[in-house]
Amino acid sequence: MSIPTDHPRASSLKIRERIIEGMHSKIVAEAGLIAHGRGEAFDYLLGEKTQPFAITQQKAAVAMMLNAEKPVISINGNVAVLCPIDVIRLSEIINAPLEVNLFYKRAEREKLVAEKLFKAGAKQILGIESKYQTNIPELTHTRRVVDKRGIFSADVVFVPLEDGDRTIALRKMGKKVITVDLNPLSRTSLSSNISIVNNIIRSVPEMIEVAKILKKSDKALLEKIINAFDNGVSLKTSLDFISERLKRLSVDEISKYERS
Ligand code: PTJ
Repeated sequence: MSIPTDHPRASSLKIRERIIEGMHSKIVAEAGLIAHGRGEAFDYLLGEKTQPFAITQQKAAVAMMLNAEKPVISINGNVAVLCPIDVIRLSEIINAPLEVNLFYKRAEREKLVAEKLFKAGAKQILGIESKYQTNIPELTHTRRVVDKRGIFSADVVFVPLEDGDRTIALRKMGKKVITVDLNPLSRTSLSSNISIVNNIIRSVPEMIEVAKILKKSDKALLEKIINAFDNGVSLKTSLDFISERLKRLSVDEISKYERS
């Protein structure tokens, strides 16, 4: 569907269209549409822009990935259609391979997600060759399969838009987990080491800019940034922001409509 450029919500509708097209081409899971709608609702509450706490979260996340021995970026259907070029760029800058790892795992979708990334310029994608597949303990069924060269042996895993169970399983394996999730109350946000409460569309391009700068820093500075970060405090700041904003809006916005 073509989106009228003068529509007040044109950019949000265009992103929505990408998710819908991704679902028709079987890259995005059907449930990916629902996940996107949930994300949109939280983005409304955040004012649809990067808030100061997200800048701190993104900086800590980049520092943790740059400081890691073996960082990996996990890609699902939604991420592959929302920001394929940006995740490839981030992966190159921080030297972290991309691994296709799906919640609604199907071989056909894995291939399509990988193809999407190859078309966007990726040189290597993990998670699609059966000879490298192994299982993560703690999880049942097909959701436990990961790549030996990637998530299985990684020390830091970046899992944007992830399911809580798998985040907890990765933590139990001793890995550090970074996520991007617009919902500060999701189980993923609550159980990650660093949760970025921002829209991935804004977050990854901003992380690329931070990575370009922090890549030149020494280990001591990276460790200082990581050690200064507390995910509990950071999530509380995000929730407080939403509560304060809603209180403000309940006065300002409602009275604006009452006057018109
Ligand atoms: O492609 P698959 O099979 O791996 O499936 C991917 C989805 C996203 C369908 C799957 O992981 C899933 O069901 O995830 P959940 O449990 O719905 O969690 C997704 C989280 O991402 C929710 O908390 C949303 O608020 C959040 N979210 C959705 N869109 C965005 C987002 N966070 C940041 N940016 C977004 N654009």
